[in-house]
This record gives sequence, structure tokens and C-alpha cells, in this order.
Amino acid sequence: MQPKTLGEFVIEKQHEFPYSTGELSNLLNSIRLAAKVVNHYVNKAGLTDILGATGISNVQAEEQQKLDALANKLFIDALINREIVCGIASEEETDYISVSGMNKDNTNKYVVLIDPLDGSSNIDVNVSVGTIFSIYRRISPVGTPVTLEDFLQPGRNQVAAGYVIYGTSTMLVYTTGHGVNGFTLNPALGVFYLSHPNMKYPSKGKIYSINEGNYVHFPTGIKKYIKYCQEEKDDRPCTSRYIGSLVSDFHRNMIKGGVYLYPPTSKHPNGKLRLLYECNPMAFLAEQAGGKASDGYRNILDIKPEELHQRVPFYTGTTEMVDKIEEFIQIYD
Ligand code: AMP
Ligand code: P6P
Repeated sequence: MQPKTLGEFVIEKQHEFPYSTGELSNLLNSIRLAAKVVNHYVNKAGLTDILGATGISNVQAEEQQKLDALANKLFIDALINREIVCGIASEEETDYISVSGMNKDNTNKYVVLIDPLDGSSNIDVNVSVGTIFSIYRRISPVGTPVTLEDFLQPGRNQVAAGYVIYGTSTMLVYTTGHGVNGFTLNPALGVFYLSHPNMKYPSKGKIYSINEGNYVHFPTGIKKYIKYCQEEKDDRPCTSRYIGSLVSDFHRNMIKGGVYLYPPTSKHPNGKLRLLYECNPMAFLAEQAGGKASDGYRNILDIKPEELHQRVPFYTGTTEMVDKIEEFIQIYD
């Protein structure tokens, strides 16, 4: 029997909400389409003049890779052309985009925040990259222009969140608050099929993912945690795995059990990862898969954002590993 397609799965879930208008399904389907188009370009990046940087640096003061810019345009166009959201925020856009419908009184109720191509520094060396998305219901009145407050909601308010991982295969993994499901693209057919139903972290994890090149700048608690992972004791030592792409490290850790850490460093004293379109969606997924996400002191999903491109320290993965990181940080820092 053919496994369920993503389109069939989305419609099946919509039917569980008899009063739904189909707006969220439309939105999820537009993300599905954009993911296929970006996948097409990512998979042939080496063959066309799409590699390398645009010479433009984005709001993060990071050199914008051409594929970053293309992925950003493709996702934004897919969302705007179908007039199914009232606002969009992106890592690649300094400010949020207010989407007023053709009739100018946009009655759509969702805002979307995206990191269109996470891990883009891996593009030129053929290592997997990803797209991350986060969806909220607007809090300002429907029919009025979207406001910054619509984007600065705590992660716990998310309606849906997910990622696309452009790896050895391309997968779309997402949650709407009722578990995490993974869909693998059959590139010959251009169809995502349900391949990883109800994804859950194993109860134990033995993988830690961190850029140890920053070791000298880490807080003492993190240094102590790394040495704890390396001890020959109990079920340790752990294994160190770091791809340099959050989506890829997160995906492997969710399947095999493990934890991803991006602590404060000298270059990024508040951490490098962005709360709104990286940490919150991954935290929603982690929690829905039985894991946890923290800034060392607070659950990521409970943080009230102050600004669009806010950075936070980020620890996410197997719950007992995140708990241990919090323990070390709260003792030593
Ligand atoms: P809608 O009117 O289509 O935006 O749906 C209203 C609410 O029903 C959404 O905010 C979700 O909480 C739920 N819902 C609708 N469609 C879906 C879907 N395809 N998958 C999961 N939840 C859905
Ligand atoms: P570093 C990619 O730029 C990213 O945001 C994450 O995907 C990745 O885990 C991290 O930064 C890599 O950062 O400083 O270790 O190269």
C-alpha cells in the first residue's frame, strides 16, 4: 500500500477540525511547494552559477549566499502569491513583510517566520542545509495591517512549526501540536511521503553537538558539561557530532538521541541562534517529540521575544541531557 502523502496527511488532519476554513492547510501546502522548488535548486547548486556569495551581507551581518537569497525569495513568493498569510518575517529580511491582499483588507489570520536556508555556510561544500518555519495566529485585529507584536509572541503560541532538511534525502518534518511527523520526498514523483510517523526522542542520548572551537569562550558550566560528556563513567563517554547545520544536527539527535548546544561565545555573547525563526520552531518540535529546549535557565517556548532578530543561548534535545546542561550552568555560571 502506498504510504500517505503529505497532502493527504494535511487534509486528514484538517478534517479533525470540522470548523476549519482550510487556511492552515493552504499555508502548509504552500510551504510544501516551496520546499520542492528550493530542493531542486539546492540539489543542482554545484552545476549552475548559484554557488557562492551575493556580496551582500544580511541583517545578521553574515555574508548572504546566493542560495540564501533564492530560497528566501521562493518561500516569500509562495506565501504572498497565494495570499494566505498576513505577514512574513525572515532571517534574510531586516523588517517583517506586511502582506495586504489584492483587496487590501487582508483577512488572513496567520503570520509565518522563516529561516529560508539554515546552515548556508555548508552550501559550497555539499553538506546538508535546511529551511525552518514557524506559524502563529496574529494577535492584532484581522483586516488591519499586521504589527510587530504579531511576530513577538512566545514560542508556546505557535500553531505549527517544522523544517525541511536537504540531505541525502529531502525531508519535511513538522508539528501542529499533536506530535511530530516526517515526510520524505520522492524526487522522481515530486511527492512527499509519510516516512517517519510520530517521531520521538529515545529516552537516553549519547551524542552532543557543539562547536568546540569556541571552548575557551564558553561559560564554565558548559566547559564542565563537555568534560562530563567525555568522562569514562556510567553510560559515557558520549559521541561528539557537529555538522554546522542546526537542522541536520537536530534531526540526527531526534532520531538517535542527543543534544545540540550553542552557548554564549565572545563573538555572540547572547548566543548565535535566533529565537523567533530558529529556536522557537525547533523547541516546539523538540517538546512535541518528548525532548526539551532551554536557554540554560528558561524553557525556550516561555521566553517573551523583545525583537525580531533576537539571539539566545540554545540547548535542545533529549530531556535528561538538557536537564544536565541546566544543572551545570546553574551551579557554575
Ligand atoms: P483554519 O480555519 O483552516 O485556519 O483551521 C483552524 C484551526 O484548526 C488551526 O489553527 C488548527 O489549530 C486546526 N487545523 C486546521 N487545519 C489543520 C491541519 N491541516 N493540520 C492541523 N491542524 C489543523
Ligand atoms: P558555527 C548556521 O549558520 C547556524 O545558524 C546553525 O545552523 C549552525 O548549527 C550554527 O549556525 C553553526 O555556527 O559558529 O558553529 O559555525
